[in-house]
Amino acid sequence: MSVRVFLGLGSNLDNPLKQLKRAVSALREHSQIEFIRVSSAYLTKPMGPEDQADYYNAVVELSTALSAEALLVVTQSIEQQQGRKYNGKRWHERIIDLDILLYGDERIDSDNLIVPHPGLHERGFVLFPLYELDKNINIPGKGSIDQFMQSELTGEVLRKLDTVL
Ligand code: A4P
Ligand code: MG
Repeated sequence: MSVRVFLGLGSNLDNPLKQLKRAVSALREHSQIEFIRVSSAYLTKPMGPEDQADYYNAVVELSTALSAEALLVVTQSIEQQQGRKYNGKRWHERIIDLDILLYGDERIDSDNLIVPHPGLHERGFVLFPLYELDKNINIPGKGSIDQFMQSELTGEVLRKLDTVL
């Protein structure tokens, strides 16, 4: 049985738009993923340390029969292929980040996976592209996306871009 999934993509290093495009291509080409669509790219202010470049963010909608755990293996291997490195700092700059935002209407809380992604309902750089794709999204355990669009958000959206990902 296939599940509808939303992934959050973010980058603020090494030509971020190119990094977002590479990740989108890898998802489009994956044999166990049915790619549905991608939002616009958004230029956003960093949430967390301010001594890092602005981010480019987007959200991808897909359908897959992969379990959430198996999908995490796929998204992490895409991060690795694009050369993601860790410097041990929280919310540090990154070449590419793929987060599982929503996995159907499931709530998951295991050692390596929390879904819905924590904080998604407080982050402009996630909510704006998600809302662009579907205005009727329900965030399991939180409620409809509408109510969060109006609240005070971190990772302020500076601009919605014309670039097609
Ligand atoms: N993990 C748990 N749940 C999930 C999930 N739903 N999706 C675990 C993906 N991974 C999940 O992730 C660390 C661990 O989280 C993984 O091993 C996985 O098992 P990571 O990608 O290695 O680390 P991270 O992304 O640095 O961690 P963190 O704290 O989740 O950071 P965020 O929340 O992703 O925030 N500002 C703007 N404007 N735009 C951004 O995209 N991103 C961040 C990072 C900071 N500021 C930003 C942005
Ligand atoms: Mg991440």
